[in-house]
This record gives sequence, structure tokens and C-alpha cells, in this order.
Amino acid sequence: MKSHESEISVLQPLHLRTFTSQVTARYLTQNDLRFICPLSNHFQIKTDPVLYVRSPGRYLYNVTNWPIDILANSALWPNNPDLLPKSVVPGYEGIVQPSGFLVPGKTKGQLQLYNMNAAIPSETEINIASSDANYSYHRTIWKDMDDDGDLDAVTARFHNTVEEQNFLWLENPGQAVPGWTQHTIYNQGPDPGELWNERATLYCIPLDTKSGWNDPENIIMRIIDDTVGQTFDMLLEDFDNDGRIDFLLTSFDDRTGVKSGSVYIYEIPDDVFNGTWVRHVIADSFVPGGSNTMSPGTPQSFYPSAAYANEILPDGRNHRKWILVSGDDDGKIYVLRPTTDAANDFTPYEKTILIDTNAQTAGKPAIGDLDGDGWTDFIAPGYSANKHTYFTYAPIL
Ligand SMILES: [Ca+2]
Ligand SMILES: [Ca+2]
Ligand SMILES: [Ca+2]
Ligand SMILES: [Ca+2]
Repeated sequence: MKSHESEISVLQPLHLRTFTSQVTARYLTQNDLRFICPLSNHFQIKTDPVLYVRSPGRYLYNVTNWPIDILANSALWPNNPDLLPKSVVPGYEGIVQPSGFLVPGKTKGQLQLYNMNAAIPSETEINIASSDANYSYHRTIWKDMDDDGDLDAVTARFHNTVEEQNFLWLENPGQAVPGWTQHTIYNQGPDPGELWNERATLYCIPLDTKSGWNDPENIIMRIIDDTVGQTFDMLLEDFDNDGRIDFLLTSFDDRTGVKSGSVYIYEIPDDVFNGTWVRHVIADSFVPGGSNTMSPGTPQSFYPSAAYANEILPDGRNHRKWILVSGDDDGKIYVLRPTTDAANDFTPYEKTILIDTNAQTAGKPAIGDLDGDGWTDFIAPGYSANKHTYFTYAPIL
């Protein structure tokens, strides 16, 4: 058998067609690759189309002929879509599409549900955040917050940098209807990772609490780290396979006048409120171009292949996951690879550039096995470069 290492070192770029406007990519399932486009009319009160490709894996070697459809054109500044699992709303399986931003004219966001199994998904559009006045949204986590058996939408909403940002949940009414009741968990709390509060914070309720998240009195806050500058995004996973979940954070610091972004992994203590969260720098020296910019952006963990993911090491553990991180405003996409499979070793990861788009903003890449051949694929967006690039770990045909 060939060495796995040599196979997975083959990463081939295949350039996609140039789109007519700016794009950011996100793969959600094998059946759904989504693009947000365009975000060029920043200062007009104008909706922005969301594009998608059904079953992108069927077209990976014919990327100039992608059947791109418009999913919707009903939201201002649509951004990071999340999965809507089958069990949340009767008859729906697809995505929740958040929208809205700080830019004047684009501040009224929505949380739109789409059933992607429908023949025309746009006809199933429902805005579950229609009961609010003027907020933007970025991300949704599905969790049963009131213990009634259905999954509720945990999210953050913000109005602008100084006035208001809330951590909240929207109560699932058990049917596909708009305007879910909003419950605030914490005012002036986290929006995309406490960007403006310049800290990483934990919000918890004790497990044995009766009224749970319904009662704000139950909620305990712990500031994990307020020394890393602007926190951007995070992952909670076991990165060293020691059986304990770790906390990965990307953040950008220019408080001393020197721009530098970093990726950190924190070891989570047994006592999350009083214990020490031991911090490790696993990658640093991300430098964005321009002003009012940040780097790095969103991290995503992955294995280069199903075989590598399933391989059992001599000590019975699996390989450690690799991390794909967007440089965002430095125009690059990176692969961070652990230098060891050992547990409890968070020495800096090997940082390699997957692609330099040679333009300011890269965007959020899509990751997954798009064609089901066992090899991981990436769609690396070039937001400013106006181009997507497809990569695969599959050996050259
Ligand atoms: Ca519920
Ligand atoms: Ca409910
Ligand atoms: Ca761990
Ligand atoms: Ca593949």
C-alpha cells in the first residue's frame, strides 16, 4: 500500500470560472454548495442574491459549466448559512440563512429558513426573526433551550457597534411559521465572537437549574481571555484526541499599532468558571491588508481523506484533525497541520498557504467530500479576486 502521507500531499488546484460578482462559498451538504453574491452595492438599500449549486460533486471536473441557481434575493447582506437539520421544523431540511450587517442600509437582517429538498426552495422561505425591529444576524446553533423537546435557535443579534448587541434564543413553535418569540440571554453580550468587547466569554447555566435558560438569573458569565484583541471565530472540539474538548479561537490584535492575527487553542479546565484556561498559540503572524480589516477569519477542522480519518494509530487513537483557516482580509486561505499526533502537545501547527488570491479579502471556504470519493475537497473563495478555486486531495487522475 502506498504511504498515505505521499498521497495526501497531492493537492491539486482547479480554477473555477470567474463569477460576475463577489462571492463567498460555503458547502453544507453533498447536495448543496452555496455562494453569497454580490455584496458590491454596499451603500444601497438593495437585497443581495444568494446563489447555489445542487450536487456540486457531479461537476467537479467540469467547473466551467456549473448549473448555478438563484436561491433567493430577499435579504440585505446575507452571510454565514448554517444547516437546518431535519428534526427542527416539520417538513423542512435545509439551511438557515442569516443576514444584515453594520453598513448603513443593510442593518435589517433576517433568519430565513429554506427547505432545500423542495423543487423551488425559495418558495419555502420563512423569516423566523421577523418579530424584531432592526437587527443583524450571523450564526445559528440548534439547541433545546426550554426542554420541550424541539430544537430552538440560539443566536446573537446586533444593531451597531455601540448601541446594542444581544445573545438570545428564538423559541421553536413546532411549525414552519415566521416570527419566533425571542428570549434575550445576555444584553451587550456576544456578537460574532465578542468582536467589539475584545474578549472571549463563556455563558453557562448550571446543569441542575430548573428553569434553565428561561431565567436570566441562572446565567453565569466567565471571561476566558481579554488579552487577545478582537476575537473573530471559534471551534469547540477535541484537537489532540485526549478525550477532552478544547477551545480554538481566532483573533486579531492591532492595539499596539502592530497588526497581528493569531489562532489559539485553550485547554478547558475541569472547573470552567474558576480553573485556568491554558492558552497555546498554534499559528500567528496573520497580517491583513488595508484599514478596518482583520485576519485570520473562520476556522474549520477536517481530515484530508476518509481513510486518514479512520486510520487507527498504534496507541489506539486517531490522527489529529487538521484546520483550514481563512486569512480573510489577507487574501489567503491556510492549512494548519499538527506537527504531532501526540496528545497534550499544542506546539505551533505547520502553517501552509492553500491559496493566495492576490486580492484583499478571501472569504469563507467550503470544505467536504463533494463527490463522495473519500478525498476531501475545498472550494476556496476569492471574494475580492472574484474567483473560486476548487482543490482536492484526490491523487491526480
Ligand atoms: Ca425547545
Ligand atoms: Ca417549542
Ligand atoms: Ca483535547
Ligand atoms: Ca472528494
